[in-house]
Amino acid sequence: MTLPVPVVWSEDCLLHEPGGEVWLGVREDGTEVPARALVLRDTLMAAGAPVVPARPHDDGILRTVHDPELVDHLARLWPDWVAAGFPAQYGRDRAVPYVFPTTGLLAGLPLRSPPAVHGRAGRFCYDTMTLVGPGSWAAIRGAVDAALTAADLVGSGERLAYALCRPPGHHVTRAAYGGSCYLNNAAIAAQALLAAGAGRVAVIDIDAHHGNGTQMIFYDRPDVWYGSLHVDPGAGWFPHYAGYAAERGRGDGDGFNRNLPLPPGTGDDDWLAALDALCAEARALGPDAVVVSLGLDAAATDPESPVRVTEAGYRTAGRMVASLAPTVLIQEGGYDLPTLGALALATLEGAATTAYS
Ligand code: SP5
Ligand code: ZN
Repeated sequence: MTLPVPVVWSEDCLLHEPGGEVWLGVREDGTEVPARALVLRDTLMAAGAPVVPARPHDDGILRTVHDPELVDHLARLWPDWVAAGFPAQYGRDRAVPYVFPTTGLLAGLPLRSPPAVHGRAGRFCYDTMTLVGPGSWAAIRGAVDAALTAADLVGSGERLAYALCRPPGHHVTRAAYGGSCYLNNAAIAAQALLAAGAGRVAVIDIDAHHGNGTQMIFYDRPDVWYGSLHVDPGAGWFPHYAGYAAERGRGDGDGFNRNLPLPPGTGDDDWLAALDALCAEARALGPDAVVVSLGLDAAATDPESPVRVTEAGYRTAGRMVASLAPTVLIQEGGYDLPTLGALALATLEGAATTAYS
């Protein structure tokens, strides 16, 4: 069978070389590497999927989802880092923050953007493992174009589209990035679907980690419901500070957020039962479109999470999420290069069985 799902691809995604991550004070190799995108693309192409180039989009939707100052900051950070002489003089080959303007530090003072880039590097960043290098901005912006192109396809009548976004995005809030993510591709796709006429969008996040960024972007709003399955952040897993069951939305968005944190070691049966509960809640809303944050890092083989889902589990998940409404799938995490392609293919095949039947 030929996989009928359009795969949206931006060649620029290969230009982002994070060069590792500083974790607990030590620079490690990191797992969010360009080869991830190549194995995903090659596997889906070999299965016959049509590859659609990401189409350039203007910044309109991007700058409503994110603080425009975050967008400008990401575009300027690397050139400013170079102009300050860090790579040449000190061998500091990536932009990494060292001071973070937490609410406790400011204690009510206005949040500034200090002119010196080494001070400013922490202005919009919340961790030390989300490095910026020479090709990062082109890849970050290319991933946004891929998400917007996939949303265009579904907004104009396609039943399913998959955006092979790299770098991933679900950890990025309106004005803060981290977790190997820089701009929130899934939130941007959801906003684009609203702009294309959807009255209500459901975001279903099956990455092994909680999508704290997407949650908070829509936390006060009833037009985008967010539901997530993820390893319990209270059990020692990123993002540590969000993803708890008590987080249900706020104000007009109260009741439009659902977190199902799962214990480390969760396998197919419990993971799919939780996904079934999320899908039932999403279905009850009658969404006009669905955005899936497709992290493949809940797989048993993945080095970055303790969730133990199989390829068969992902296939079933694809079938479940795509049965709700026209669906945009956005690539998030997933780091085990030998199994990554097969996991994505199984998910898209599962999705295609309901979407085109
Ligand atoms: C999009 C996504 O999946 N982001 C994941 C961010 C969580 N990364 C946490 C990394 C913690 C350090 N990993 C060390 C692995 C063993 N060296
Ligand atoms: Zn993840």
